[in-house]
Amino acid sequence: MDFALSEELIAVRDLASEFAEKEIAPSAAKDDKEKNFRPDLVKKMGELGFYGTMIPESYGGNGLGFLAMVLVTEEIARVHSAMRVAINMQIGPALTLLQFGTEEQKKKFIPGLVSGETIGCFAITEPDAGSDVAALRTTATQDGENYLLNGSKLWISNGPVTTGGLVYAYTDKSQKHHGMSAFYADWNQSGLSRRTLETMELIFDNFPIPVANRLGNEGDGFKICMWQLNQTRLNCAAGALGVARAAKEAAVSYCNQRVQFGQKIGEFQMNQDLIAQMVAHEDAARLLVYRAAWLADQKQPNNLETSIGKYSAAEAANFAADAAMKILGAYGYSTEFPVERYYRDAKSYQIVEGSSNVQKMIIAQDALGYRKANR
Ligand code: GRA
Repeated sequence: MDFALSEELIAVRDLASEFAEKEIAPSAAKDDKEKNFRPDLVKKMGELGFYGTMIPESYGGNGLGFLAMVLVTEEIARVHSAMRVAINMQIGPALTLLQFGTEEQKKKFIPGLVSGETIGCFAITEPDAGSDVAALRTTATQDGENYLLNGSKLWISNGPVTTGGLVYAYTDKSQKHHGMSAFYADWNQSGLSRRTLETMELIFDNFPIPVANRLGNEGDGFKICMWQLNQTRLNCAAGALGVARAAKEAAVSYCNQRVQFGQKIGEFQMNQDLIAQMVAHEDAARLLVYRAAWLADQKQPNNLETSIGKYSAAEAANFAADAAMKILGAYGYSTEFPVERYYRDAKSYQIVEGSSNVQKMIIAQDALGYRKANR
């Protein structure tokens, strides 16, 4: 077993770290407070190749692999978790097109997602369909050369700014999840309205998608969606590692500065207990996430390992953010310092891309023999 990263992987990780420190960190707190979307940074990450690690050169990528994506994502999320989402919104549609698209679809849509020229998204979630994907209600009805979409999607990351991305809808409701289909949509058409609230809603009123933009066959949508989520889940897992690390670093630094009762607070064993657990949980989660990425790079089944990694990393991030806030006290709670942001960001990883409970369902049902996770 080889735990060493190749020189190539170290170089891409260092590039991401340097970019995050120089370009993202200076305005992270302001961007978070003002809810700024940063098209300039999204574009630069594209130029640096961060969206192309799992895409072959023939479609504009660099083919460095899943582990490269994990390393890059952790570095970005360590500085600003929201910027990690930008990576996922590009790689989600690009990878799904690579796996299920026709040659024509791949050539037409993947390079724009990899370069960042297209601002991507994946529209799955609806007001009444979150963990239960099969409960979504949006329909796609064929009308000549197009499918017409009707319904709405909620909590769509990049919703206000996306120019193209995946959307899942029922082409045949009577078939339950076997009647769901997957599409790649160019959002610059009439028939779409956007509500730019915190919930980021997309509302479809006879929104047209060419039949040629359907991925796979009618009815393949649920399986495509599950496949896509397994890939994008890995990005979330890596993001959680970044937040866990940021919270630990803040706690360690404060432990070595703050003096109470005549000694640095790091000298108190109760704080050492927290630091030790932060380090151990984060390290264990990192190895699990690397394992999932390594399996993906070997083209081996990895749904179970990805769920284990995502669950563990989300829990490690939450432990670390909670512990950091205990250690920093009022400095942790205050919105003038970053730890409260880590605390909010850590929570997101227990919610998105399959909540921690969904990951536990996947893991437990596999162990119990009720549903095989790897297929
Ligand atoms: O036998 P069959 O033909 O009916 O097929 C079943 C099964 O074999 C069918 O789906 C198949 N299937 C799969 N196929 C391929 C199930 N899982 C997979 C798979 N991984 N690959 C129905 O199966 P089922 O077990 O009855 O499905 P279910 O009960 O609906 O449960 C599945 C489960 C709960 C695990 C699933 O629905 C799930 O993962 N839910 C979580 C949804 C989720 O992750 N949503 C994320 C929304 S997007 C988001 O959060 C954006 C965040 C962006 C960011 O921050 O980056």
